[in-house]
Amino acid sequence: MPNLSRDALWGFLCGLVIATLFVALFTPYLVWERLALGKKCTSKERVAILIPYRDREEHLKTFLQHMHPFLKRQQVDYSIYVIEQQGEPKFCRGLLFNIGFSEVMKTETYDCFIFHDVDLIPEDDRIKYSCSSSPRHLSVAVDKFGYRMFSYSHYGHLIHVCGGVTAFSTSHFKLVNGFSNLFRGWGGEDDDMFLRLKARGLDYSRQDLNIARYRSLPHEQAEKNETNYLLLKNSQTRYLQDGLNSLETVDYRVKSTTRLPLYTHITVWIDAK
Ligand SMILES: [Mn+2]
Repeated sequence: MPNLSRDALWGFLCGLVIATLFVALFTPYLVWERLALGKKCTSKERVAILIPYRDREEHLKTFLQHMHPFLKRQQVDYSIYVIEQQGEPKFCRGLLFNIGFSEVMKTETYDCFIFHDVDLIPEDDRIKYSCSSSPRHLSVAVDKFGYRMFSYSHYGHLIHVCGGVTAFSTSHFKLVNGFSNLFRGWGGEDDDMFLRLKARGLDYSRQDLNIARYRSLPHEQAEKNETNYLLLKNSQTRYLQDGLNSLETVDYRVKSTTRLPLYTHITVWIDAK
C-alpha cells in the first residue's frame, strides 16, 4: 500500500510538472498570437451574419467550418447569429431576418448585416463580406443555377432574382423597413426586398459574375408558395407598414438566446397561421 501511494504521488508530481511546463511554454505563444492578430485586424466595420435556420444540422456544420476561416482571412470583425424557427410549419425566412435584426440590435451595435442562407458557401475569397454605399447581392452566381443571373417580369416589374446572400448597412436595412413579415413558405420575400429597394430609389450592387460564385449544399427543394407572389403586387407601397415597424403585431416569441463558441443561437417560436 505505501508503494502504491508513493507511485500515485510521483504520478501526480510528474503531471503537475508537465502541466506547468505546458502552461509556461504555451502562454507566451497565445499572447503573441493575440497581439499579432490585434495588429492585423484593421477592419473598423462590425458585421453581423444572420442565418435563418431550421433542421439543417449538416449544412450548419459545413457552413461554420468554411465561414470562420474564410472571414478570418478577410479580417472581418464579425459575429454569426443562427435564428432558428419553431412552431409555424412554413419557413418564414424574411420574418426570421427581421426578428434576428431586432434582437441583435437590442444589445449590440453593428454597421453591416449579411443575410445568409445556410446552404450557400462562397467559393472565392474576393467576395467581400462587408457593406458599401448601396445594398449588395453577394450570391450572384450559384452552381446549381449554372452560375447565371436571373430576372423575370411580374405585375409590370422587372425583378432581378437576388436571393441567397445579401449585405445591407444597418441604415439601409432600416430605410426599407427590413423584410416583409408576411411571406410564409418558399419564395418571393427576396423579390419583395428587391422592390422595396426600388421604391426607395436604391438598387443592389453586385460583384463580378466570375468572382461572386457560390456552391450550394444539396437539399430537397421546398414547394413554392404561389400565394407569396401575389403579395408582390403592392410591395412598393406595403413596405412602409410591413416590416421592422410592424414586428410587434406578429405572433412570435423569442425562446432563448445562447452564446456558443462559434455562433449565437436564437430560437424563435412563430405561431402557426
Ligand atoms: Mn436552398
